[in-house]
Amino acid sequence: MLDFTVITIFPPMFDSPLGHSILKKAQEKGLISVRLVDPRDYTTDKHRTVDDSPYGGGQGMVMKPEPLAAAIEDVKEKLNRPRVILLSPQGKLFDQAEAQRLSQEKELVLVCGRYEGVDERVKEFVDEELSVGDYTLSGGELPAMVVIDAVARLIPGVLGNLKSPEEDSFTDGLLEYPQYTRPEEFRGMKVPEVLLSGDHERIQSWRREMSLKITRERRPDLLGKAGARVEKKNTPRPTPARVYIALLHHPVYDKNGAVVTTAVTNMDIHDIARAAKTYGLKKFYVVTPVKALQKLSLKIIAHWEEGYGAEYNHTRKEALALARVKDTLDDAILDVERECGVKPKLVVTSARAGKNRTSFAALRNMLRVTPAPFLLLLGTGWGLTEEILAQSDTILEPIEGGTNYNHLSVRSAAAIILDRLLGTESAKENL
Ligand code: 4GX
Repeated sequence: MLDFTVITIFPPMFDSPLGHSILKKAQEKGLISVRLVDPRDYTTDKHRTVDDSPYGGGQGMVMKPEPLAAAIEDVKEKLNRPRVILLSPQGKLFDQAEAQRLSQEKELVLVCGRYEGVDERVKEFVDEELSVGDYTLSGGELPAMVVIDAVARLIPGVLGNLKSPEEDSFTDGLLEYPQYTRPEEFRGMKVPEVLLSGDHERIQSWRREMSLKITRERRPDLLGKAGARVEKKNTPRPTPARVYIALLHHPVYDKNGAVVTTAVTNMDIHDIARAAKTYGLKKFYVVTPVKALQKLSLKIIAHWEEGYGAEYNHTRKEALALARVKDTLDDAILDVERECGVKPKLVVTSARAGKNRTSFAALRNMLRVTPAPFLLLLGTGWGLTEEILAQSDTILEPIEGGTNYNHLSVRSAAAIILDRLLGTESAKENL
């Protein structure tokens, strides 16, 4: 039972909202009560004056303190320490969390101001101020009705069995999913198939997805709010671990478009190994035909795998344990084939735009549904040659920063690609 007392100079304004539907039934069932108190009844002059002109001059009128204070004092005396709220644009924003909080009270007094407001000293008689939104209304009556309605719905029994407030918009901090009723087709617009499926699990997850989508599109501010139930579900990785990566130092282009062999760098080996480990890749191939560079690569890997570095930093060791040095791309492909029993799908990345580019989202899906292993090829220098591109199964769309400067390091590109393809769901949502 929640006992509302409304202090208003227009008590009849409440008759209609309280006399219909949910709020009417709630009163009939004894779940809420609403008492209306008119400050005019607390005036002492012949004209029952409740307002006066503002000190300092200016437009309009202000509610006098005496009748309002007397009304508040009187109702406080008759009640048992109620919570007294002034509806005002300067108040704290009333939202679902505030409604929840107020629904726990036993007695609420809602004070409605009119005109330009109430004498500031009346605020000594109230516990708090609430605003229903950033717009100007003609008085506190409509805001008080908003508060009564939103709070009453949360009182057990008010909604009956028809609908539980848990299903309401905002209860989980999100906007509602779309609703449909008969007919199945209306003016050419069909009800989404999933809702006719009878598969409650599918229906529930569709509704959840739609709620999140609509909230993301229209009210992203709600997602950041406390109470927003956007489970940071540790989404299962989208694919089992059968993704490989290779860093090619040959054949690649130089800045003049000549096919060359680039030098192996310490930083590329380290950073790509760590990214590969982070995103659950199976192996990282460092491909170079130059014997001296193969030796250097092995030395770098061994330092962290077995040498002093292994002691010093064992997480680095775990990453470099994925690294293998290969003569050619074909050797890397063979290695994957030996391990998986089938040839890997070759995915190349190219900073150059072109036709038949595959989007990251599409490849992410392919990784999820294709049983074959995938080998991601990264080019050094000025990129992979056309010959390699022609040999590949998939050419990924370029990574674009929205400027005409397009010179990511291969290790930066690797990290971005891995996150887009294998990062958790929340990362995917940014695509
Ligand atoms: N959310 N108004 C109240 C007069 C007033 C002003 C100051 C007390 C203090 C409003 C809102 C709102 C207009 C109701 C001014 N009373 N109240 N009225 N929005 O705009 O709550």
